[in-house]
Amino acid sequence: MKKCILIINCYVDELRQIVRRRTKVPKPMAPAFLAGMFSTENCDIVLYDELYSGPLENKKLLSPDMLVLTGLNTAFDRMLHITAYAKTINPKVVVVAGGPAVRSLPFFSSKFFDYCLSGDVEDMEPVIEEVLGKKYVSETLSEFSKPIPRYDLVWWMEKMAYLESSRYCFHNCHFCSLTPENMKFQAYETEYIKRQFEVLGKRKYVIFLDNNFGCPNSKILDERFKLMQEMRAKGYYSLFAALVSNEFFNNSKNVENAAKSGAGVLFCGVESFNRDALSSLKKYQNMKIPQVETIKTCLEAGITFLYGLVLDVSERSVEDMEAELDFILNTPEITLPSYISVAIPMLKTPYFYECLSNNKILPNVKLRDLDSTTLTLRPMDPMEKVLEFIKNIQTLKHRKIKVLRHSKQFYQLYKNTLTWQHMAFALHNTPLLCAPKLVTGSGNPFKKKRTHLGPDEALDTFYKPAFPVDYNLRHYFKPTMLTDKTGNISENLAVDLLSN
Ligand code: B12
Ligand code: SF4
Repeated sequence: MKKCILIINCYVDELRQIVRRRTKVPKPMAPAFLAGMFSTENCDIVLYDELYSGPLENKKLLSPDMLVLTGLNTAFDRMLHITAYAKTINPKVVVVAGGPAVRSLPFFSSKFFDYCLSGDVEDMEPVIEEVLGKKYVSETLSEFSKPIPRYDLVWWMEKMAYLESSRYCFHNCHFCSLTPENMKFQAYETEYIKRQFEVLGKRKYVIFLDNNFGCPNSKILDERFKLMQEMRAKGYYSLFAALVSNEFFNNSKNVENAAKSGAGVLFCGVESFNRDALSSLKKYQNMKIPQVETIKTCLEAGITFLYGLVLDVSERSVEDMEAELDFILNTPEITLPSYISVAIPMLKTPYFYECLSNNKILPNVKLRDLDSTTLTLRPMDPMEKVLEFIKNIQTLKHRKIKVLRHSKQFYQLYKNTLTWQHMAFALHNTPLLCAPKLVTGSGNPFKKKRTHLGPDEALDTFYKPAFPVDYNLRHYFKPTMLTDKTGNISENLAVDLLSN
């Protein structure tokens, strides 16, 4: 008998309202890889992405034999809500949860889900076998000991198609959630990448979703570029994007190879142009060559350079951060950032423990608040001033004219170096920074008033069940608190976060 499998990427939006971010890039791909773990013949698999489609409340969908959940740390509560819905509808459903949130909180998670998996997608194999039987495991797993992603089921992958050439990262940034996960960087074998291209079929744009497309082993990277050039020549893609770290650009051969392979965009975590800020973030690999130089080198090679900014309001004054924004807006030689984040004490990172020991994490912070638009740390400047700053950076209020001027000057500087497509990728950041809601297709025109202060922010409406849930599951709708009213780690999370 066929088994019904529902795989969900759980998501909470920083706007704290019901939105569907149809055009947001990048998109989550764990569901496609998880689906690849199941037999195509013996399973009916449905994938759902709450980022693309909004909160799942459809009772018909929520009654599978096995429910598989993934989600960022912020989405942990959504994983609980969905579990409560599914268990109310079908108490026999088996819920398997994994991904970043479960990895960070294995003990707390074990109170809610039937299976909590802290490893990779392949950890599904013994669970499928135990719960459903061997014949429900994918028939193709033996080929690479990795799943072939089920792109055919990912209906949220529209213009951009995603694949992976590696797993994890070879850096250990102080604030990054990968650092405490302590997983070894793995570059995939060329044949596995080729297979992903083939399953994807011919696409215009592909994005390598790796944490770090670069690779310390130059032989592997050369082979990968060779494969990409072959696949491009066969028409599998026209332009690609990838996430790399700073040292990728130190080797001119990498940039040359990327350009030859059709690099549309290279995304790199610049985090800050301010050396003190970089040093306090301990992002030393970004300090070897001035970042402006790196960005110019990439653009001059005809590749769009994109990046994100991280502003640590607990270490920097508002004036200092304002000055950094003005520096960027007055430097047309570089692209604008794709997003501006407030620093987050990502669970279990060295940065998290540093914040904790310096008593920086605010009281009554919810896990859900770690979304990079909410203040969760004690700021250096007065609270009101900082909150106004955080509010303003969401749409670059008061700086829109400067943004437009920057874009115009950028266009003038690079119009002969970048193709129209590369220019379009670069200039996309202009509306993305000034009107993110419009550009990411959120589809909800109403503005919800936000305070941007963790302890004070109202909960999203989905914390109220959409339909009555089993009495014994009502506590699944309580927000998971990171800190208690005194600023200490909440009792519920103490085992996961405070014991070594
Ligand atoms: C796509 C993406 C997004 C998307 C969608 C996120 C989502 N899931 O809804 C968007 C753009 C919305 C996003 C936003 C943010 N993101 Co983001 N994002 C990514 C990205 C680039 C790819 C994720 C992906 O699909 N990978 C491919 C799949 C196959 O792998 P994976 O999800 O990592 O899963 C692996 C394991 O976790 C495990 N696994 C996952 N799920 C499950 C389930 C089961 C059952 C099992 C067994 C295993 C398993 O298996 C996989 C490996 O085999 C990653 C970086 C990266 N390259 O991974 C960052 C990353 C996940 N994001 C991160 C961060 C910090 C953020 C932000 C907080 C900050 C910011 N400014 O961007 C915001 C949060 C916004 C919010 N509202 O909460 C961090 C980690 C966050 C965390 N631990 O919670 C990452 C790792 C980047 C980094 N290195 O710092 N992000
Ligand atoms: S380079 Fe990026 S992915 Fe790698 S550890 Fe640093 S922040 Fe994380």
